[in-house]
Amino acid sequence: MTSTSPGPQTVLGTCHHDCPDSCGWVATVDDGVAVKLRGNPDHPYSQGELCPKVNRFLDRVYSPDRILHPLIRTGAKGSGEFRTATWDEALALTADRLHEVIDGWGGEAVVPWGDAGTQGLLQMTSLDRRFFARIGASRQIGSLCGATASAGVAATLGSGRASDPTDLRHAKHIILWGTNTRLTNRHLWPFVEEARANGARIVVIDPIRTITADAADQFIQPVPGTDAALMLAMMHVLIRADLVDHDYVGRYTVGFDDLAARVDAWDPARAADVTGADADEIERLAIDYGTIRPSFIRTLIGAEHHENGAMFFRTLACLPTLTGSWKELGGGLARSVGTWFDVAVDDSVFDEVSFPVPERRGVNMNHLGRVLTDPTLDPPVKALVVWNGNPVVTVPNAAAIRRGMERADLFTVVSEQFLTDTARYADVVFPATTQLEHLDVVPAWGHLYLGWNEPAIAPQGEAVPNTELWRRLSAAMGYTDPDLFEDDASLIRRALAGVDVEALRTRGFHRIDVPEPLVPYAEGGFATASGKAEFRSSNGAGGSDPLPSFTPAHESPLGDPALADQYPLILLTPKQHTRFLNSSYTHLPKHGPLEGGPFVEMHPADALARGLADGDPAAVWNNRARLSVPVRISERLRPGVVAIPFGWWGADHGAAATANSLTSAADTDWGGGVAYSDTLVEVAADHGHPGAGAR
Ligand SMILES: Nc1nc2c(c(=O)[nH]1)N[C@H]1C(S)=C(S)[C@@H](COP(=O)(O)OP(=O)(O)OC[C@H]3O[C@@H](n4cnc5c(=O)[nH]c(N)nc54)[C@H](O)[C@@H]3O)O[C@H]1N2
Ligand SMILES: Nc1nc2c(c(=O)[nH]1)N[C@H]1C(S)=C(S)[C@@H](COP(=O)(O)OP(=O)(O)OC[C@H]3O[C@@H](n4cnc5c(=O)[nH]c(N)nc54)[C@H](O)[C@@H]3O)O[C@H]1N2
Ligand code: SF4
Ligand SMILES: [Mo]
Repeated sequence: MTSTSPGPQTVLGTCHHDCPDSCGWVATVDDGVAVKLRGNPDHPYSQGELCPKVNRFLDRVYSPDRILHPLIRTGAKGSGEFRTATWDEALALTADRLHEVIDGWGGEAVVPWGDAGTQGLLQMTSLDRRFFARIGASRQIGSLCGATASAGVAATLGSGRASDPTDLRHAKHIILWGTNTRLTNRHLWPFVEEARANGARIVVIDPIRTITADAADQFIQPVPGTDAALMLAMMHVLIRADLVDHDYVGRYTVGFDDLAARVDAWDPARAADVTGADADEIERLAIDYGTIRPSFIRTLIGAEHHENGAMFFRTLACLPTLTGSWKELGGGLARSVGTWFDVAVDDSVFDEVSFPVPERRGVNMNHLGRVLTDPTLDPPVKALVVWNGNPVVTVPNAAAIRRGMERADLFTVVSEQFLTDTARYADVVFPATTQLEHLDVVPAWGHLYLGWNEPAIAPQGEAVPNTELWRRLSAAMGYTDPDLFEDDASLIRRALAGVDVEALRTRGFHRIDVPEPLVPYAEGGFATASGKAEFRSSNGAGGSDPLPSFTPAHESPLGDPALADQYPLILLTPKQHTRFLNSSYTHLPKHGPLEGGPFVEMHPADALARGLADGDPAAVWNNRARLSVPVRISERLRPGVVAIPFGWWGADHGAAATANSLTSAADTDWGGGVAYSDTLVEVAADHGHPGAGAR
């Protein structure tokens, strides 16, 4: 070993978080220690900036709370009491218990649960697919994020592919529809400002007056879950005012007459009744949208979390189709650009195995609470393996998840960096590396650049990358199939067959090979069977109405007036804090404490009606749970709508602080997502009921 250090070196990487920005970064490493992390100034999209979360990423990497060795549970499930174990012991215990489950109940009694804690190509989902296929485990289905939006857009356009969000800089009219750009997609904001400097008008449509709404020229505040009515009325006005691009519609679409008949009944006054927006406001929005060109619509994920979430996106995609806005640079619609990345990334190589794989049931990740507590499930879930996620905090119906995870007969394995609410219920915890410690490639969903991530430092303690965990587990199980042991470099090479990997590595990023500028559908080319955009859906739009339509959620004032008598307030549980990324960072000293703590935000009129003043302790409840949080009075919400920020851990604030104890686990209309935002609650002064909590 040499003691002469070569001096500080820089290493290129890419942020792995579940965030549309996938920023490029530069780590400075001195003698094996990362001493600085900065945005990569050469990155064409993030341009040298990170964010209030990742500016302190080194605190996360070197946190004294990191899990650095395998842990074996010693206390009750949920108590957080563990002892340190060797890898050999933890692997042997895990393999024994998994074999016991497989022998007793079959492979499907093992259920994988992984999310997007890292979006890296390798560390998000790669060898796990082979490992669980080898076991014959249940397949993970469902989605907490994105699949509903994608399926909705695809019902109109044939696939999820749409515009490059950064092209909104060419627009003269921009609608940020159900997206909180300045918080959740902050590196897109400079492009919005560039458009504004060139005369663009910015409209925000959101049930909450967010920091993005504050910066808009016009703000429209619909009742949550009612936007499709607003869109139908916009199309009513566009057709009445003859702002339709008849040439485009004639050449490249099907079902215009059916659409026109459908929207005929949706004048702005009717939409105003449903949405709570003003009829004149809706009229003006439609006329502006049709006349100020190019007009760009930007949306992301928030609006999918409704029972009619796919229909939101399906209907939204009709707007630029009707006006022919797809033809213009600065027109069209942008959502996740993730679907474009299949031109560069072929992740089907991760499913390639040479051993036989049995038919396996699907188990829906969104239904975790139900799945773990359903006595009729056959086979029952006897082993749960969690990585890249914190479902006790992030999945709806969380009180049921806690009950399920307490089951003595359930064997739970969690791979984590920190002892999250979920990890506290594990029998075995395996330590995971951070993005500074492992190799990966990051496909983005907010821009068109693939990012390289070179490991900058050695793994901390005994932490391993997820791919290494799957290899070690495979070996411990006694499996010998070579597919289970493929190394990271080989996986990358094969999944990126068409990409110059060396160039990507040297530069740190690579624009995927799609036209520049990207103006999709300028001349049709939709991915539907007919090749045309479908106002009338030929695939039944997921089995619902073949035409754009408005259907209120079951759990909403319009959908269930009797329930709304009992629970009259609509609860939103948004991403709210600049220092949080979903449930990540909330426990770190420079993050959670600086954001204060959880609270319920409500309109002064709703507070007054309940005798509540700012800061008062309040109980928020419905038939799923009861939470205790202070009141924050605010005019960001309309009367009848309240909000609790999501992300806080029960371990830090009591189980009664996790918003998802209250949320609905209803499915979205199609696309396999969650209707978190169709939740009804009541709020009252909290007089400290004994035993109050999220149970
Ligand atoms: N700081 C920070 N950034 C993040 C995250 C984070 O936790 N913190 N999370 C990341 C993740 S995982 C994602 S998916 C993205 C999400 O990015 P976005 O989709 O932009 O964010 P959300 O807050 O989920 O939802 C956006 C807005 O939708 C609104 N909304 C809810 N229901 C409706 C509706 O019915 N109609 C309309 N018009 N609007 C509605 C909400 O009020 C919210 O303001 O953000 C990413 N970026
Ligand atoms: N009420 C409500 N619920 C929501 C939402 C909402 O707006 N409101 N948003 C939903 C959305 S859009 C999303 S995307 C989900 C997010 O839900 P999750 O993905 O469950 O949430 P995160 O908090 O991002 O948890 C990621 C975890 O992965 C861990 N991790 C990070 N990198 C690695 C790694 O390399 N290996 C391993 N093993 N672990 C790693 C982190 O330490 C962290 O604890 O939440 C959803 N839930
Ligand atoms: S969390 Fe998002 S904004 Fe922050 S550094 Fe990562 S990609 Fe960029
Ligand atoms: Mo998400």
